[in-house]
Amino acid sequence: MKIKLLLPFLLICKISFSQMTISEGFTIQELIQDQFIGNPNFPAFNFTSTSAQDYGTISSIGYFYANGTDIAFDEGLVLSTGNVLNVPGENTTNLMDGTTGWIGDDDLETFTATTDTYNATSIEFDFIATVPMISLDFILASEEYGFYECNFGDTFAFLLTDSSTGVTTNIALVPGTTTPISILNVRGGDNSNCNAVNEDYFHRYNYTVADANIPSIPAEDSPINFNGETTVFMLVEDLVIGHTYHLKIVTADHLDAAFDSALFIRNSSFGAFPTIINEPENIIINDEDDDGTETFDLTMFEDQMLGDTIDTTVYSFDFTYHLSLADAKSGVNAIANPEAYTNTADLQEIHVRMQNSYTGTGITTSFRITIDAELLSTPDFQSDDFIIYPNPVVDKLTIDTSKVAFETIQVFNMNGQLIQTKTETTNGFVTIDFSNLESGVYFLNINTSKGKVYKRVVK
Ligand SMILES: [Ca+2]
Ligand SMILES: [Ca+2]
Ligand SMILES: [Ca+2]
Repeated sequence: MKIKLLLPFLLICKISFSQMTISEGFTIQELIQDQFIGNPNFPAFNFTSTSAQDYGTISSIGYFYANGTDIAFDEGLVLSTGNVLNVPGENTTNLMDGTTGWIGDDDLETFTATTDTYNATSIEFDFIATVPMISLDFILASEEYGFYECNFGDTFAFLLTDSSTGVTTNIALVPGTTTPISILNVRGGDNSNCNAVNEDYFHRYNYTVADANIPSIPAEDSPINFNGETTVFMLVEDLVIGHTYHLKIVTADHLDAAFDSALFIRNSSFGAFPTIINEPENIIINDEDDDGTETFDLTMFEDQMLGDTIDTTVYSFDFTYHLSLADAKSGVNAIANPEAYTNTADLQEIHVRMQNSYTGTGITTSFRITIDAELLSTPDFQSDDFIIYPNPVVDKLTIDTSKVAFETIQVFNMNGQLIQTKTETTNGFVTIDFSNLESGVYFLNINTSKGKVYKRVVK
């Protein structure tokens, strides 16, 4: 008897935990500020929307939970050109919700050079640019993929208006091009009447395609009821700090109201794209006890990287330090104690990941740490092109730069802290005042148009 009772229970669990679910329980402000942006301090306001609800009883804007199904994001906003409750898979019916009485969108038609749109769904808000760049992540999915991908360009746009200049641009472009992302411009090629276009950005068909070279999954395995979907697009856009911007995200059916499409937008994806204002320096520490190791504070350039334009009471960035670029890019295997890292070689490359704490979006850069300053010098450079005297130095150090023009000379102490920067010469000579500096080892970082030279100076 117990076994018989258990089986239906397991069956229910499988269904309820392996299917995408849709919530309609958020206001537009909650959807945008709390879910799409995620950062409660981000300066956004004037939240509005247009959707199926304005024309009838169905809704076309919602919030999805992947519940472990195979889709790009765990959760986020979904904007559909049909009934949002019909978005979850399997992909075994043709979605064609909405009548032509639910109209299209004039802005969308203007900025994508399209006519005859229907079933428009949009969200809009204003925000103040207090960072130099923003980014967001989304995918496009559509029933038009496959049978109708040659002609029916169900369309969408991310229209960003600089309210200070009145200029509007569609920022949803195929990366590195001026081509708007659309079903006609990003498609997989499962149609004998037209070729694949930008197929690197087409993720898969959500039904079995005969050609094994074209990515597809069986319809009954699809987490969404759309015939195809793109890869994740990350849109990154420059802003003018201080300007107010208006963002309108809009999608619509094209030519008729049938074969719906949808935008899936990652939660907490809209925010400041990390920007390194000043690159980190290399760190040189003298190996005083000559045991081959020293302790480095890898975090010493974080303020320098952030610069002084980012308001850290509004935005939050995390820095992590990695021994490989691959680890830094994926944000894995971070160095456990970066404030006190002991080197494992004379010269090591340290990869930094700077990540927006809310969006998780990160960028990388690198610097080098060493206990032997000469290892940092550009190999093909004659370091004796620079004559430095006297060394050891007492009060004034003179550098003869008459053979090679330099750009900057930086003086670092043993702990890697920048003491002075020189950018000008007098008749080819640079003089650095050491009279107020403590006795010890100092490093000169000489930047020239040909490369870098590192010199050690003792006081
Ligand atoms: Ca379908
Ligand atoms: Ca529709
Ligand atoms: Ca359509």
